[in-house]
Amino acid sequence: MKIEQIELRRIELPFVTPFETSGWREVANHSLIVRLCAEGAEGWGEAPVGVGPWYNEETQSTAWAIAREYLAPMLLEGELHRPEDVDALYARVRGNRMARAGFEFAAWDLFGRLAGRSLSQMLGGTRERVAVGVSVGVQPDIESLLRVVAGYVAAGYRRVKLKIKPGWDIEPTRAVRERWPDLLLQVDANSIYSLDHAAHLAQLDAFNLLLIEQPLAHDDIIDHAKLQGRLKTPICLDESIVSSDHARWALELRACGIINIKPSRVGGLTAARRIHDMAAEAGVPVWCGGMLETGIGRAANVALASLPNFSLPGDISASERYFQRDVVRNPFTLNPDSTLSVPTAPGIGVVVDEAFLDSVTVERVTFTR
Ligand code: SMG
Ligand code: MG
Repeated sequence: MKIEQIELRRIELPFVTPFETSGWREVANHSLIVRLCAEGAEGWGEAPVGVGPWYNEETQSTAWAIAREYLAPMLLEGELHRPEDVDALYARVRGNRMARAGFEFAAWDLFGRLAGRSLSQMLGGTRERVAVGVSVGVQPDIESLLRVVAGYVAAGYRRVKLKIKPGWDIEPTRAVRERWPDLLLQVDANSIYSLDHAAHLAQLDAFNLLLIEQPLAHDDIIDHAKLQGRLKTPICLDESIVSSDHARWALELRACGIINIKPSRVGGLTAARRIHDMAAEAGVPVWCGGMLETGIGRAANVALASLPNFSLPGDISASERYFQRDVVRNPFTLNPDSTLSVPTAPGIGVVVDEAFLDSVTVERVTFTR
């Protein structure tokens, strides 16, 4: 297959509430949206980059530049026989994995629509519904936190993740655990601690947490292995696992007991599935992380999470948790059992609301072969 046309957009879609982590605050989705056209069909993908280089090194501006100058021209010149070929085509591009993933997702969607197969089917998914939770940002005080968590619990979420940082870790976690003794609970530090905090972090062992996510540096594996030796709670790596090699290194060094897989962080679904398979082989559970995606990126995450070793609930909440209105006509809704249904229509299975997408598009460019 030769890609005939590529449309790139940068969007700005405000969140219903700002999202605060240990190091920064996001007020809107600033993704890059990719549309590929070939053989009378189209495919959509989302590169869920932030507005600044806070989660990883990519930003909406860097993704925009790399996509326009390199990724789009390379794809127009290349030829695809299957979606996995995008991964191979971009193998010589260093880093910039979220930008690459935006194109790779779109290729999976395009191939799926042409073949009449859902993305979950194509990937080898085995579930019709995927278990999900909600990620709760840093709050101004414990009273507000309990109110926010109570709202999500009432909405039906059975797993909650708390963002933590020094000064906002032990006490907020204790407060939520005391109020909801049976809630599936986990925490995420987004790389704010160092090994010097090992004894402090060990206090979290008292709260029966599923996991402690990415406590140490975003590019570290070695210190996480040392820290894991000093904690009972499993460490889960997020930022550190940017490729299947990084996953292999982390598994070999026993740096984590669990892996958060975000297909966007690792360059796409091909790499994500490889990590899933490797972790399954090692007996390490995985779960699907989130980057506050629109329905376009969320659909890819949901399909991926239908694979068998995604055995913990994902950060894949319903569309209304993020946006007043999503850019798809069939937004994701929470089932009463704290799951999202896996789309069964061909490709990613969502219908893009183009008029609304146009209204949140800040800049657009089209490439034709
Ligand atoms: O998509 O619900 C979501 C957000 C999940 O907490 C979440 N993501 O480190 O795992 C993480 C963060 C990164 C968010 S960057 C704004
Ligand atoms: Mg994380």
